[in-house]
Amino acid sequence: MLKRIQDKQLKSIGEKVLNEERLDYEDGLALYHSQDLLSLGVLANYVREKKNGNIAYYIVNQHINYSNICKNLCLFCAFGKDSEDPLAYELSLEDIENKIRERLRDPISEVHIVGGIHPSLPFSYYVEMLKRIKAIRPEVHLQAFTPVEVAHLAEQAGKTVAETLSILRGAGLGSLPGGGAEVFSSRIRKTLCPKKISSEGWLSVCKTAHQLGLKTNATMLYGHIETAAEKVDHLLTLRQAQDETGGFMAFIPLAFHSKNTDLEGLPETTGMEDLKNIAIARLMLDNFPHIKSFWIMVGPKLSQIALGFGADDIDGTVLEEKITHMAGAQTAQAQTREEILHLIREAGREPVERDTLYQIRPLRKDG
Ligand code: V47
Repeated sequence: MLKRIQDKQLKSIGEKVLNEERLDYEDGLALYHSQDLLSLGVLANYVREKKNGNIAYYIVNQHINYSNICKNLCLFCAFGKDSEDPLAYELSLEDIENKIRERLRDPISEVHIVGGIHPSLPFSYYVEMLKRIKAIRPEVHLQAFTPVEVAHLAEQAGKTVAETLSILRGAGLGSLPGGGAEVFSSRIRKTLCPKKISSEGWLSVCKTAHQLGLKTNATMLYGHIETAAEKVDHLLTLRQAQDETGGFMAFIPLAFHSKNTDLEGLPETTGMEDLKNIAIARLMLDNFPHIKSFWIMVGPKLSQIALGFGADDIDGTVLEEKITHMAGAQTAQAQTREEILHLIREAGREPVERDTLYQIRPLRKDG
């Protein structure tokens, strides 16, 4: 496997991978600086197949972005709006119920809920939202509110994060999505998202959730002003947190889209960059069970290729994704289950429908 690798440093990283030795900061930097994408892919695919065999997971889910009103207004975000902005919106609980009812006939196992940091919606809105969705579809898993939203809800409620999460769990919360991590570097946070909770705050919400038995995901937003060193630091910080709690399920690198943001004009991420971020995540995050290539961000075709570069999950059917589309994503808003199955099978992988917690869903008659 290592024969085709010319570069000495990459070869020695390859030896570590084969010997199941942990990669360190220098290795991470070398991986980012390497242009030998195929070798990175071979190494990442080796780890991917050891962990997840030939399986490529997907999920049948529905996304709900309940409001884009946000008091953080991060420079990279086209979704968040001031409440006075003509594009600002806020779904009522009835609107949300209607969205759930509209898809009652679809075999959805997860509702994925993310919104802005809304300055005034009361805590009861969020609790009631979960309860009402569960009343309509008791069997769905609610993956709701990033750690940033949870920290904000705790403030709104005047409660600790642990108390807040317990109340939300009582109302139907099943797990937390991994958004809001961005890049942990304080330089990046000061420049791009000065109002957002700190990286320590983000990690602390995750750790509290994990201690309560709630699983979470983790993300990294790449393709803006971050450096390779900052990305490696981000991955190592997540790996350390996972060593402590074991509560992360999947890591999702998020490709930055600049349209309609304060960073408009920055070039789109390239295929090389997208695949490198998947492969390096797979190699550095040796304790994360899953690496997800979110097709909404990089397109279904690249997500398909990513299944050979470290990713074992292609996310889901989605519906009505707003965060990336407001920032200019040209991808569709939804893929049918058939389209996802086709992508996975053409990649030579075995499609497996999962639920949010990566339990395998029963096979369907139609295939
Ligand atoms: O935190 C914001 C990112 C995240 C842009 O857990 C942008 O499975 C690209 O949480 N270009 C929210 N990205 C989305 C999120 C998520 C997405 C997919 C899967 C999961 C999961 C979680 O979207 C934000 C931010 O990092 N984002 N603006 C943009 N212009």
